[in-house]
Amino acid sequence: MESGERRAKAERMFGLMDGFLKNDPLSLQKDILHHVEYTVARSRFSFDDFEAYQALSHSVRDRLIERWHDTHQYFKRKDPKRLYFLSLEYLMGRSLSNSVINLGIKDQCADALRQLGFEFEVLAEQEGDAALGNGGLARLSACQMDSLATLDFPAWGYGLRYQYGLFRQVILDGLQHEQPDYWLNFGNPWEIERVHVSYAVKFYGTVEEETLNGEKYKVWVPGEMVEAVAYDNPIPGYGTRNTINLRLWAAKPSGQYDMGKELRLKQQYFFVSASLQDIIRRFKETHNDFDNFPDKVALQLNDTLPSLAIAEVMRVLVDEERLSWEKAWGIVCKLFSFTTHTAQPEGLEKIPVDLIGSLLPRHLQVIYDINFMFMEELKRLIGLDYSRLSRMSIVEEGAVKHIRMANLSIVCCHTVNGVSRVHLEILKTRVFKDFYDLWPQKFQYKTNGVTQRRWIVVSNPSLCALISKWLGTEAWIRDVDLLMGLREYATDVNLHQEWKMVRRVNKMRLAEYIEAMSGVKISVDAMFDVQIKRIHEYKRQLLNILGIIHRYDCIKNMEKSDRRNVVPRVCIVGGKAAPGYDIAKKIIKLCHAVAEKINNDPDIGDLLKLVFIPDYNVSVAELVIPGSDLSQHISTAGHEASGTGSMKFLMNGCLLLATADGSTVEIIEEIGEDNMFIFGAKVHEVSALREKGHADKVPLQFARVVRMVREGYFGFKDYFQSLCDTVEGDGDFFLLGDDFTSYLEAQAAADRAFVDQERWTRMSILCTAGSGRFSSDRTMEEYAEKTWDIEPCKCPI
Ligand code: F58
Repeated sequence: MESGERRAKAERMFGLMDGFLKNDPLSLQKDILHHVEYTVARSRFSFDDFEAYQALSHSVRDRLIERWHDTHQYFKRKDPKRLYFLSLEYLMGRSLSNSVINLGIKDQCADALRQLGFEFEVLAEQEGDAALGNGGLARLSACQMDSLATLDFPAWGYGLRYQYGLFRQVILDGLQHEQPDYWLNFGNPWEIERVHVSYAVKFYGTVEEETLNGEKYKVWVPGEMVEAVAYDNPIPGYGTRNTINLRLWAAKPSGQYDMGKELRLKQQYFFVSASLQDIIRRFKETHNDFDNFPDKVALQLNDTLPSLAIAEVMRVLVDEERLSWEKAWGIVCKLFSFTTHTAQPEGLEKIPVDLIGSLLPRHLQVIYDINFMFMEELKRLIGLDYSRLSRMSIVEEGAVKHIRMANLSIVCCHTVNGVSRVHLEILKTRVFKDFYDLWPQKFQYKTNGVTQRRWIVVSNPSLCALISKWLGTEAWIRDVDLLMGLREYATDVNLHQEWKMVRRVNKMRLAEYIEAMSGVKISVDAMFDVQIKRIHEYKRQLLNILGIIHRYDCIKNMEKSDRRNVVPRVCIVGGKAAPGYDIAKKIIKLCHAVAEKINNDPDIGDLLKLVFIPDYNVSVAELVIPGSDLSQHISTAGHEASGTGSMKFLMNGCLLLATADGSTVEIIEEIGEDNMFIFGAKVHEVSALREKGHADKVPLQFARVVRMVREGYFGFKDYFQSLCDTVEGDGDFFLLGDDFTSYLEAQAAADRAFVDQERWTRMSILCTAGSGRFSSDRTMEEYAEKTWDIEPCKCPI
């Protein structure tokens, strides 16, 4: 068809469409009823909250699709360099509230629903979480997608559509049990199945050689093929028409393959192969020379999980596109950037050579070839320093040979990013020191951030309204540095009144939830002291619990008359332990055992309560964070690469009790140590403390609380012995004993500050005011400029 003819046809069809969907309440009502009737297929006169939620979500999705089409047409026309964000994990949480807020149609939706006899907030609660990941890394990906869309960057996310989300945590007798999360059982209105976007992914088989025009080529003859089919999830930006895509791959036919249960390596390659086939196909639609590939495409590896992509691009360019090895290598070196999310060498991914050799025989050859060339170059550069050569090799020798995925990534990526300034220091001086000494220019850091749209606007609407009122604008939702304007009012009595009121209502909401869930009644006058995150020894939930035991012990041993001075506390702990992580599970059990004792001690009353919130996830966080007074981020210094929970609490005006670890170091610079409770050994002190050993300097208070656990004061004496062993004598790798005294001091300082509510409220306002730097908008802008070399591409309205 001629282009004029094509345009005429498109215009006629657009005419038939009756224009874009309208966002006034009446039009929305019509759309909702349309979806009740034709999508949900319920009678329009009788549908319940869940069906109303489904119909509303489909109506919202229709609007997302319009913008998403326009965005893609626009990207296609402008052909900017695009970022492809490759991540095996995304913790998206719920989509409804976020979508209507970013589309700017929340009030209209609420009006429309009210007229139909429904309440927006009630329907929003019907949605389950999309939990396609584990922890901080996965939630970070979700925040970054929101920022990429909002800032109009030409970006796509790629991921896996797992059949089951992260396990549901059920607590029985204080013990964690894992149950499958059938997140797709009730349908997923936010995704669009793309039956026609599918690719064959090869596995196993052999590598053969073929000669063509006198040249020899490798041909991979697979032993198995699995079909990958795309599911698209529109990601709307805030205050822009731009709506980007998160494309998740599922295996077809589902049932035969379940990517949730397959071998991790198989999942990784399935993801990498499908995503790259898609990316290369799109590139080839408008380009025919791979020399331009790095000018049009940036590939971001979210940790090493997707790093097989490097070998896959080499394989495709050499074996399928028939480029020379040198030319392909030149392209690959300009294409990839890598971000690592761990500060611990043990956290680095290694894959047994035999496993790769059997599942992906050609990739193993490619990796060996890359390593051979790297080793040759390295020998030229550093000489025959065999110990260093073996440390830097991509292949780890030993009884079982492994491929070191981080080494592969560093060798092949143009940039290696840490996630906070301290993290980069640790990478440079410890984890990747050999590589840093060789290629200092490759190493950068971008301090993590979180999206204020999710963590203030969606989860704390009353604080959001209050901020906008005092700043006189909603512009901070896009331009978060404007929050600094609140500093001017940090001592204003009127703001204090309103601020306290908002916080109190959020605490009441949280108290209701806790009572409904655990039966424990808590007082909103108490300080709500929260630690919610994955359970891990280095995050030191055990330090928190031992501190609570100490507090309990002190109250018990106090004269009755002195109890008047005790600041009432509600300690809230939540988080999942990895299913095979025995010690983490014991920490959960201890938390329950201590809670049982304290909460049922009539002598203690409201002075102290301890609750464990089960099944911590994104939507639980949205409820808990706005209702917290104090939050704990107390990892042993040098172990938390960044930490992002702290940033969410900070935005919500919750004070931080923290060690100077990960991004907290930068939070201290922004907020000031006076407005936080900082304690414990610093990063540079930790190794000396470990070397000194612990035996002679354990504080008495620490020895006493551990003894209480050991001697069965909270029951389950035998069960807790091995847990106590991890913090006594030379077992105390995470330095709980060393930090205990300063931890208690920081807790006492928090008590003193809380008594002075005026001071506390001022600190709280200053936390929110200083949180702008920890927005993922800032992080994404830094990546765009310094790592990906991409520019905004704003779709016109
Ligand atoms: C986390 N890593 C870091 N890894 O621990 C945290 O400090 C940081 O703030 C966050 O990333 C974002 O940068 C993390 O969540 C994982 O979940 C791994 C995923 C792959 C399997 C092993 C755990």
